Amino acid sequence: MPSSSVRSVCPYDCPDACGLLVEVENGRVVRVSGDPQHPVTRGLLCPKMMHYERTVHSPRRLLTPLLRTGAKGEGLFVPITWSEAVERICGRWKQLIGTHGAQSILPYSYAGTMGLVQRNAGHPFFHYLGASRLERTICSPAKDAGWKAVMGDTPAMDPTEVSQSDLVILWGINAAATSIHAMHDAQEARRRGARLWVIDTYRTPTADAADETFLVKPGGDGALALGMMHVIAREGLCDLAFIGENLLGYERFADEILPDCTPERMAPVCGLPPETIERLGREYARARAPFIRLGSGLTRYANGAMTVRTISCLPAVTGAWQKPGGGVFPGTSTGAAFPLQRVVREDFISGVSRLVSMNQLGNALNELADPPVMSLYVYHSNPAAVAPDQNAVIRGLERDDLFTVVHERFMTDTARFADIVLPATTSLEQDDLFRCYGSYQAQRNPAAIPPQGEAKSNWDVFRLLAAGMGWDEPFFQQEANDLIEQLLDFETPWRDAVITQRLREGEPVLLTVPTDPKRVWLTPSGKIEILNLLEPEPLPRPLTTHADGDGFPLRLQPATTPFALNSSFYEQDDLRARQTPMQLMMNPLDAASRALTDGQEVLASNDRGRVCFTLRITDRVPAGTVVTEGVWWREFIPGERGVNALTSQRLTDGGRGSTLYDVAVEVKGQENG
Ligand SMILES: Nc1nc2c(c(=O)[nH]1)N[C@H]1C(S)=C(S)[C@@H](COP(=O)(O)OP(=O)(O)OC[C@H]3O[C@@H](n4cnc5c(=O)[nH]c(N)nc54)[C@H](O)[C@@H]3O)O[C@H]1N2
Ligand SMILES: Nc1nc2c(c(=O)[nH]1)N[C@H]1C(S)=C(S)[C@@H](COP(=O)(O)OP(=O)(O)OC[C@H]3O[C@@H](n4cnc5c(=O)[nH]c(N)nc54)[C@H](O)[C@@H]3O)O[C@H]1N2
Ligand code: SF4
Ligand SMILES: [Mo]
Repeated sequence: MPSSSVRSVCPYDCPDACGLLVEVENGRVVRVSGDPQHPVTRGLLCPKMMHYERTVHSPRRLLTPLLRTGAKGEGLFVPITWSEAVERICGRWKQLIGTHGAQSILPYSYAGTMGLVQRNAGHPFFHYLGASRLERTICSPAKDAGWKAVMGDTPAMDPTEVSQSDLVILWGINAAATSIHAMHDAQEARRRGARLWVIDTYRTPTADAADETFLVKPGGDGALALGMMHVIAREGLCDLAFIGENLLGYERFADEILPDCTPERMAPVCGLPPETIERLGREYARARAPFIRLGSGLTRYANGAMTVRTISCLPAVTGAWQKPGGGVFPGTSTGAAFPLQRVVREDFISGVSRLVSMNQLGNALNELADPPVMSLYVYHSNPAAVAPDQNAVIRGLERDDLFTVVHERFMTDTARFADIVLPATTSLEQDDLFRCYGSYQAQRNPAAIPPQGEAKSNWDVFRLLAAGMGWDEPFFQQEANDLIEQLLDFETPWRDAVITQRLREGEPVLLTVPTDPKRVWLTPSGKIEILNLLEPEPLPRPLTTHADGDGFPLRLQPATTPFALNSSFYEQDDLRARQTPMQLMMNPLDAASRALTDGQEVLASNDRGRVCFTLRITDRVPAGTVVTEGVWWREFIPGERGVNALTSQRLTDGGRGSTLYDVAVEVKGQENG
């Protein structure tokens, strides 16, 4: 067979949706590189994707359907055919619908692939079935809620404006790991003379590139932003003309909230000294065009939405929005560019179906609801590893009466608990259409190679299951490409006929934002709403975190690593080798007060769980905070549990998001644990 180079898209949950060039020889992928013509990628891939062929052709790939033969979670299976698998699944579901009703079936999916068709492929199926619905809020809905409270539906500014900024602030984002192209742009701005600040809870690799790093107490950024705005107001550094024309409720904010937010009062909440808060406020206001890139880390707290809301006020009070390069970039939202309802088909929902938070899977599987969850269908997600409160999730998955189906590429922590495992294709074996959340770029992804073994795409599995259920609804007889065409065949100001044609042909394109995101405020009042009477809190103010009241002394940060993406990429041996499994970083002061030594095995614990780590003593983390990076598969770690045995099912203040970073623990030597 001849060799060829195919244009493709990186499918992972990353802001960039990079363009890939995939070299195929004899039906196998031999090399993957960054598309030099792609406006964001510019030829550069992150370390995770440089050898995507090692994931695609991994010896760990699941290649046939499997039936459980051992105990739940034991990992013993025998291969079965697709028709037996579909018969068993549909047979069991028909039975359950008869005894408990369709709501006893719960789908669980998130972001193994970000493509619009494959990611959402299960929605029409489960809507038609009448199953319970999953509230997909594990990532950062609190960010959206906080932004919306101030900015309404105003789209995000063009992130490439960062090149015109003189002060770039990477706030709660580990860009060197999670957003390498934004990192590149920030460093480029710095080379041209901009200052680069990082605001984080520990010294990340991103911090190494900064002029200055400010380490805050977890969940303390709202207090920092309020302290800065107190200084800005007190010293007359606000832009009163901009405020007068563009803001709603600034006067009330300045009268009722800011006077109490002195740097002295905010200091213990945010963990920075008063003089630093003073300086940050002054230098932010005096910068010509300060650009804030807002990450998701700081949103995963009980006060996450309020934190984002508060930070979003900064460019409003200083008028930074008026300057090219000034503003806050929270990530793009381009839902309006494609008619997703044509894939999701909410019109298939008949009657009332309950909504289950994906952050509370542990509760959902264990509590006596009416009806109880009797079947779980997991696809492109690994909840046994990534969902909070791992002990509760695993207790649920161990239930003998729970019928679990997992559609996966690999034998993940979750797949091990399945009754039936179905093999999934990778993005190079399936057709799809991608947009992304770090820029306004979009691209179509045609399959580059045939499915490996008997693997099937999400959409193709749901077509089979629909047939197995005996449905004759024509929607389920379409191919993925028919759905892609329906997404493209839609008139919208976001793309003209030329752009749509280029999309059809597989080129990377930039969508057009229909309104000026820095002048037209798409809020109910048409102004930037510092005051929002529709919110439970009408004005931004300091709020506490969940962990504040937990009574454990150390804040735990379950942070990201450059060499994995959530629990993805652990199948690649060389990427795993670049991380230390279950390493817990701790400040020398905290180690000394606990008589702990570097390299020692320790136990971190709280009311939810106990987790083994290897201690790494380092001043990269401040006293009071401990950090671990990566979401390890249980087969590669020493203890029984991963870091999410310590995280909680509690939700954020807005958006019902996860509070994965809002965790307190104690750490002891293993012999004392
Ligand atoms: N290499 C890699 N890339 C990824 C991922 C990955 O796991 N690995 N995950 C992908 C996904 S799903 C997402 S959502 C994005 C997330 O990408 P980011 O937005 O970068 O989010 P995180 O890395 O979770 O957290 C960012 C930083 O916030 C810090 N942080 C935590 N709490 C606070 C706080 O209270 N205040 C401040 N100022 N900082 C805080 C953390 O220490 C961390 O360094 O990245 C995507 N890209
Ligand atoms: N401790 C801790 N926990 C976290 C995080 C953290 O930083 N720390 N991050 C949180 C965040 S931000 C998020 S978004 C969630 C992410 O949670 P998930 O969306 O569950 O992400 P992954 O862990 O990447 O698991 C995705 C799985 O999908 C599979 N997959 C990939 N493509 C396909 C496909 O086309 N079809 C099928 N059927 N399967 C496929 C992959 O093999 C992989 O096992 O995790 C959250 N949990
Ligand atoms: S994970 Fe992100 S940075 Fe890496 S190749 Fe994919 S889109 Fe690009
Ligand atoms: Mo995420």
